[in-house]
Amino acid sequence: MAKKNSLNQALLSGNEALAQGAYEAGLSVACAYPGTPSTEILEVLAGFPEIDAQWSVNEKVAFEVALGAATAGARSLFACKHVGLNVAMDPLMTASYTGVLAGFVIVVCDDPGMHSSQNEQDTRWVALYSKMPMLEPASPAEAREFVKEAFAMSERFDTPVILRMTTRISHTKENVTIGERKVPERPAFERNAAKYVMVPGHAYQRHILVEKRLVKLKAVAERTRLNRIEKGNGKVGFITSSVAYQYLKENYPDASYLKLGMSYPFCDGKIRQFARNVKKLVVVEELDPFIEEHVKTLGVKVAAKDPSFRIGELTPELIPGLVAGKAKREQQAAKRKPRLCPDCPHWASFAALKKIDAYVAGDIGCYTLACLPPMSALHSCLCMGAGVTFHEGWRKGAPGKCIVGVLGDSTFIHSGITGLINAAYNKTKGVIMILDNSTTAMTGGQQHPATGLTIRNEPTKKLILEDLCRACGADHVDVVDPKNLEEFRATLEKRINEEALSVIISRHPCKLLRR
Ligand SMILES: Cc1ncc(C[n+]2csc(CCOP(=O)(O)OP(=O)(O)O)c2C)c(N)n1
Ligand code: SF4
Repeated sequence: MAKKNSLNQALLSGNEALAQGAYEAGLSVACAYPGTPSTEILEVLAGFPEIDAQWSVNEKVAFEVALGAATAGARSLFACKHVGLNVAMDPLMTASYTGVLAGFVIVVCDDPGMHSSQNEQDTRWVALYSKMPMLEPASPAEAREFVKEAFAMSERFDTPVILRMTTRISHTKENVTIGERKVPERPAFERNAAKYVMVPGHAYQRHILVEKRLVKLKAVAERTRLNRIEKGNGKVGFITSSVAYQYLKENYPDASYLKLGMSYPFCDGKIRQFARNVKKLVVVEELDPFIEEHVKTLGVKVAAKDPSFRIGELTPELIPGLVAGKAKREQQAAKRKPRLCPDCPHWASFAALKKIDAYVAGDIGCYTLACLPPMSALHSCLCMGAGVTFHEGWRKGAPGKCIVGVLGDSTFIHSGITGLINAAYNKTKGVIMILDNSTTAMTGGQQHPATGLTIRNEPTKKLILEDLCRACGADHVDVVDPKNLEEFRATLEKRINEEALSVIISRHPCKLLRR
């Protein structure tokens, strides 16, 4: 519960404010898999005893559990980082057709500048692609306010609503008003095959409704106060959204603004009206020219910008160059590279891999940092789970090489299990190493099924990784502490020379483990 001052306000980050707003909106069920910059949303929600909050094993599962709860009558929320939404895309696309019963909000946190991600995605395209509305707060206070709007919109238009945050909105702090929790009456749960069984005949009918819904949502976009015109001197007008709005206001307080809080579907009428009343129109947005391309399709003239501004995050300092139209974005100075903690157990695991000169098909977690010198002992990182599947692919593409697949415990449960079953089923040999440090360290130390604790640190059923790996089809499963250097190396050297599929569980707790 947020600490309030005498004005009934609390200093909250965007993620905390969003969680607070969802709580006030009567949220009942919240599901997520951790991922920076979204992780704190679920951590805060788990602090409210009225909310059923869970770390799910991955984003697809989280999405489906939360949507299931919404279609049974409970206001529900799913949160993830941008790449997490890729994992949930299969249910997401059809959720647009099924719609909801109680409100369902999809919170996605993009990471412009890739502070802690493997790519830069602009999730606004997902709203267009899935034909679902998207709201974009530009501050923590708006995050609290918009999530309430999102629940109301979801119920009114029978649609999931995407709420897009970015790193700066998620992690910036602001004084935010705290309100009371109001729980709407739960709609009755009823069987409705035409709405929830997406066989082609039903889906066709639902698609018709989706298109009609989009027309109604367009009308909402025209009149909602979330899309706000601020009249300025009329010399220059900016169409903008999210944090770019704040940076522009700092640089050009007297300009005119069309601030889009509902970024999809577009408010074409308002855009045209705004454009008519300014001499020069500039669209300023972070990452892709999502708004700009649309504005151009309306036949509205937009000032040109250098495409180099599509890469990386904006800053207040970059804005004048961008608006001037001729400046190129300067190459970013190399960021200080992160390192594994000095006593991290992953060092020992990679020392053993280096000793056998392995080609390491890696994955995402703290251990990805082993790609950097002096270790330089991890040779791929694509997406979660690919440590196992790249191992199989590399063995096919480069037979005879010493190849090991490596991934963390949380990542293995997230999406390594299916890869291991695939390897066993397709008679793949070789060694998969699970770096089991008993936590999801990279995102700050969250629980997962193999820690035996829930998001609230309550004891629960504990997943036994060694039993699971055997059940997936591994011929040998060894559990070894990498700090026992001799035993660890001996095990690795033995297994790598066998014609078998082996899993080595390298088990030693993370040094920063929260107890
Ligand atoms: C699809 C997706 N979801 C979430 C993340 C964020 N993320 C990166 S690595 C990781 C898990 C790391 O835990 P683990 O595999 O146990 O390795 P550790 O960091 O503990 O060494 C997470 C949640 C991501 N990159 N991609
Ligand atoms: S947080 Fe834990 S797993 Fe990550 S580098 Fe530090 S000790 Fe290693």
